[in-house]
Amino acid sequence: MKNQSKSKGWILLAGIICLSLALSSCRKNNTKQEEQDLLLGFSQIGSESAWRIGNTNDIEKQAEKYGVGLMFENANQKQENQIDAIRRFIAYKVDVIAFSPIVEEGWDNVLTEAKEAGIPVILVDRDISSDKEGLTTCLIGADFYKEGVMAGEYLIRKADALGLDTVNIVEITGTDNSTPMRQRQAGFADAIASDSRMHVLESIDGDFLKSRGAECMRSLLEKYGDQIDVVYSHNDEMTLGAIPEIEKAGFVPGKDMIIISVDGGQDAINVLKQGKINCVVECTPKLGKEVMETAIKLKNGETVDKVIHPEERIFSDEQDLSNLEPRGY
Ligand code: GYE
Repeated sequence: MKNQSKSKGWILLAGIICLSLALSSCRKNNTKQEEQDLLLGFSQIGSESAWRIGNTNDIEKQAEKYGVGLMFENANQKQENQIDAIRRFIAYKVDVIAFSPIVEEGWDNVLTEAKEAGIPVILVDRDISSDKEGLTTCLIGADFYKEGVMAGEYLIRKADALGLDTVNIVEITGTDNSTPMRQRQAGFADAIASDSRMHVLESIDGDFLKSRGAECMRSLLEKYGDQIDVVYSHNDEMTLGAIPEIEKAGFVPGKDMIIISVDGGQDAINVLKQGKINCVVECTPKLGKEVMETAIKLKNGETVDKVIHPEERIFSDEQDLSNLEPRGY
């Protein structure tokens, strides 16, 4: 009697296991492509912004979808941690390394080690600066210079529409020596260079962080007060940190000061719709699909495009945004 009920129990357990295996393989077949024999080491910068978290989520989602094995490491905003992670990927003999370099300089040694180990490297989101040839295979990320140009061109249109004679700008920049910081600054500066109304009062390093955006704005308000006509901030986080400071100082963001941001995460788009931001230049974090497809090509020995830039647009008070799709980050 005892034995009979024991064996019934085993049959039931086996049944449950079979059913759940069948269900999970059917779920996988719906979403997943063929399983790849590919291990990708990915070193992420950190979790400093909605953009970065959206980027991490997308990399994980697409790795799962493409059947790519992912070794993911978060460097918590430290270059040393990224270098250590890349060394671990090499020791582990991953097939491909992908990483988003926090700053442009300082990668020669570790990338030479990867090259000597025969592991191809994909740059994701940000670029490096090096005199050495062939350390990386390609770059998958936004055209930050173009983003800066779009911000500057918007400002010129806005100044025309408001009939402004002088336009005093403060710029809150991203992490010093990072590609988006350098290029968003350069594109913007070039776009406004020939317009004699435009004056950049100060550029200040906000490190892409909300808390730093608030601090920077406080010090800019103390220094320049109502001279400020425009705040150009290199990402949404810093913009969202700066806005409450502008309000606390008695100014109306979006009216007394023109506010220009970059990224286009949902929180900033909501604030744009409320009229407290005037323009957000889009920068999409959804780079995972291109990263997986490129990694698979590299594993198969195929050639890949040197640079892949996603299509991007601007969102502004010049447009009707009532039907805008949720941003997803
Ligand atoms: O704009 C910012 C972030 O490198 C494009 O990094 C990325 C930037 C993005 O944390 O929000």
